This record gives sequence, C-alpha cells and structure tokens, in this order.
Amino acid sequence: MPDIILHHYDLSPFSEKIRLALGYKGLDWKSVKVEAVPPRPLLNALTGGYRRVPVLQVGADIYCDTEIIFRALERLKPNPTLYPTGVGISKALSLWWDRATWKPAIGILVDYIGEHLPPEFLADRKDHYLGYDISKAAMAPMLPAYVQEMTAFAEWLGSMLQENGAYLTGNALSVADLTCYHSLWLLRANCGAEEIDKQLNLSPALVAWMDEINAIGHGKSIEITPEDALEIARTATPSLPSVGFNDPTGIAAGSRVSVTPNDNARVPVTGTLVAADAQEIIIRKDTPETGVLHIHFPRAGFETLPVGLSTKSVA
Ligand SMILES: N[C@@H](CCC(=O)N[C@@H](CS)C(=O)NCC(=O)O)C(=O)O
Repeated sequence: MPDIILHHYDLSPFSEKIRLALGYKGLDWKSVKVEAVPPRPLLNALTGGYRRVPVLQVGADIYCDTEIIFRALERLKPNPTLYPTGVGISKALSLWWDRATWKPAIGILVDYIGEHLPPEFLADRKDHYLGYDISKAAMAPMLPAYVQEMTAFAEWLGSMLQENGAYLTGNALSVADLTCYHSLWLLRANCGAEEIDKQLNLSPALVAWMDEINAIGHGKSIEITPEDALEIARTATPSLPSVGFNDPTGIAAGSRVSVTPNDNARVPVTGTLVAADAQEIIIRKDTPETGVLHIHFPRAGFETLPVGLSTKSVA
C-alpha cells in the first residue's frame, strides 16, 4: 500500500469527512497539518494553486476536493465500501448538503464564536474564499433564516434514518453519512452539542447517528512535515491513471486546460490533460520543486476549459 498523506487542519469540517473515511476503511495515513489561513506555499506547489482543504496525496498523485478523495480511497481499499447503495445517491446527496448547508452553518457558528475569529481569518474568507463577510455582525441579521434552514434540512436527515435504515441511504454507512455529519460536527464541536441539538431540534435518532459516526475515529496516523510530503511527491512517479480518456466535450488528451471550482475560491489550476472520464479529470504538472505530478479533480463542481477560454490563469 502506498503512503497516504492528508493535508488538513483540525477544525476543517471537510477534512473531518476524510479523517473519518480513513478510520472507517482502517487505512494508516500520514498527516500534514496546514494553516487555516494561507499562504500555504508547499501545499500550493503540490496542487498547482487549488487553495482548498483537504488535499489527499498518494505519492505524486494529488487529489483535490473530498468527492475525488473518496473515489481515490475507494480504489485504494474497496472494502468496506463507501458506496453500499451505489455511487449516485451518495454523491448527489453529498453535493447538495455541502453546498446548501455551508452558509447557514457558518452563520450559526459565528453567532457562537464569531468574536474569537481573528481578523486575518475573516479578511481572507471575504477577499479570497467566499466573497462575503462572515463576521458575527455581518451574519447576524440572517441568523433566524440560517437556523430555520438547518432545522428543515436536519429533519430531512431524520426522515432518511426513519425510512432507509441505520444510515442515510440504507443499513450501511456511506459517503452521504460522512458528508451530512460534517457541518453538524462543526457546530456541535464549537458551539456545544447540547445547545445545537436543541436549537436545531435534532431528533434522538439523529443524535445517536452522529454518536455512531463520531465513534468511527480517524484510524492510525503519524505526523510528517510539508517538506517531507513535497519530497515524497518529488521522488515518486504518478500512478497509471485508472480512468481512460473520455472527455464529453471533445477536449483532446495533451491539451492545456484550466480547472476551476464553480463555487468558492475560484482560482484556476492549469496543466496538461492526461486522463478524464465523466467523473474525474487528471492534469499533469511538472516543476523543478515537485517533479511530475498528476492532479485529480472531480467533474461535479468544477469547470474544465481549454486554456484561452478561461478568464484567469495562474500557472
Ligand atoms: N468542495 C470542497 C470544499 C472544501 C472546503 O471548502 N474546505 C474549506 C475548509 S473545511 C476550505 O478550504 N476553506 C478555505 C481554506 O481553508 O482555505 C471539498 O469537498 O473538498
């Protein structure tokens, strides 16, 4: 089994999904702690400029975004599967949850702990990540709406547990459970579990489900430095792509492309297209600092364009 390296920080809810997935699959991993506020120059060198967290590294293969990280983990160790009821339902539920709950969850979070967030964190999130002000004062007028929306969504989760089984999509845990758990985890860990359970009217079944997910833990990890991770990438060779070449829009292999998230932190990463299917895009980058890398992105939530058509380019 190759080294599995997770670049993450403790309070990142998206990272929590992946730490739990590593624990669930019983995979040993190496942990690289990054700052909650950029610059993160060594991580940047590996991702070509993708600025979000977490990032999974397997040798010289770099996986950006939790959706594609789950896919990579599933390939590395298929059992226990993260998709017991099929890929579609788990992924669709996850994408909806990530997008729909991010703003209301942050709105509730800052109501509890906003005064403790450093000004440089708030400035970074406004200017370089979300594009809006997440200070307590700025979010306060909409707080009732955030609570109303999260309460409605949480009730949907409760109804899934009632109708589908012990987990959201059936009797076994899936990616959807790890994903829908993460924003509730963020709130309960920072604001107090009892307060959040009461404020969002979380049912006893939902609380028991969260306790069960929490008990999975993060598996076994050891800490390494960003420099160690860079050296591992530099001396490794990217794995043979496990997807073929099938771009639904006819972009040819070998083309220069830019890949850009279509929600937040819209920084394009440019590189040479090496492999693609309907779900995944792999680009190649080669710098003296990193050697040859294959950087993987999901299709969902990202725009891949031939270079020249995108609005901005970083490489
Ligand atoms: N779609 C991404 C979202 C990741 C994301 O938004 N992560 C947050 C941290 S939990 C982030 O990157 N925040 C800005 C930052 O840390 O630079 C994924 O699924 O990985």
